[in-house]
Amino acid sequence: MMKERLQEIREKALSQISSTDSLEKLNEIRVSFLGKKGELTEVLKGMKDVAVQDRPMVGQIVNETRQAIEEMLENTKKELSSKLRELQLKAEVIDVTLPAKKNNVGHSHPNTLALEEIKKIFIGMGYEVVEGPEVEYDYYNFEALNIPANHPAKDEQDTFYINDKIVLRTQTSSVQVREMERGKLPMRMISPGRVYRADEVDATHSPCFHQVEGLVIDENITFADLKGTLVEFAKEIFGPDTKVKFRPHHFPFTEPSAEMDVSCFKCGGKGCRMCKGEGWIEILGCGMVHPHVLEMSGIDTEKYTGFAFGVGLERIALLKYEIDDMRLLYENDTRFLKQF
Ligand code: 2NL
Repeated sequence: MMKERLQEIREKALSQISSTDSLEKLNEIRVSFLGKKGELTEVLKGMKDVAVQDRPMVGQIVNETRQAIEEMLENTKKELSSKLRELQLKAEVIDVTLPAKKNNVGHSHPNTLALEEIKKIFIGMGYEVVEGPEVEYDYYNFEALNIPANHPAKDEQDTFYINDKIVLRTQTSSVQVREMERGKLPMRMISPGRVYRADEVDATHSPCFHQVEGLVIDENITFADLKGTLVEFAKEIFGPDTKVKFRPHHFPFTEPSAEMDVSCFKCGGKGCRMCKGEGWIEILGCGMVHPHVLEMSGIDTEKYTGFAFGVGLERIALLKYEIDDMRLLYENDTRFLKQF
């Protein structure tokens, strides 16, 4: 009786297993035969009704049946897994000839590009790059630069005041004054950075823009050093054929003072839209540091002289990249930025 029942269970299990096509079903079959309430387990529970002398024999058949089912389950599981894996590999095949997904990379802002170039030129000439605070004492921004309290450059309309003594810097000269005060001479430095003026926005103005100022102080520094340096700068940034022209000017912090024009790099000086028919383009202000400015920072004017210059970063960027409206530099429209 028991023997036939076991044979039946074995055949039923093996036939079910061999017709299975999924791992889930395979597991269900395992549970239904070998689980706690499985068919084979039920048979085992009936052992108490088997005659004592027959038990070893029946027990052996039960074990054999269990083993046969387990083995078949295990083999089928392996076969199914590898078949499924194969199907999956076929379904998920990767076409390596497809074009790659486009990688969106950022672009350097024209200001950044222009500043990198300016820095490279001056670092190449042995200058240090020094930065300083944008919120500055009135003293460093104006007083120490020989701009007295009633000077037009200090006009309320031009400067953002935090309070009586503190302003948003209008030029990065303040950084250079701080360096002069430290007193480490000789010095060759540029100070790039953001500056502020209470200006209305238009194609050539912004309340916040960028400047690069330069300062050299040493023994025997003359206007010839200033010229040599700035001619070299102009040629490096606008091309080797660039000519320069110095026009007398006035700044409270330099004496003598000048503005420097470069020959139009677009038309070579003949006159075009770029230079508004002039053949020349104004690019910076410069001069010999005013002795009073040196004195106020504790520098011995018997021993030292210096030259300084200031250039608008936006002005260089607009010229170099032929951008006709400064506002484009601040809108951060990616259609504009991705051209650089
Ligand atoms: C401009 C051009 C200039 C300076 C900046 C300077 C700095 C120190 C001493 C003397 Cl610490 N001068 N900087 C000199 C000449 C021109 O900027 O158009 N500024 C209004």
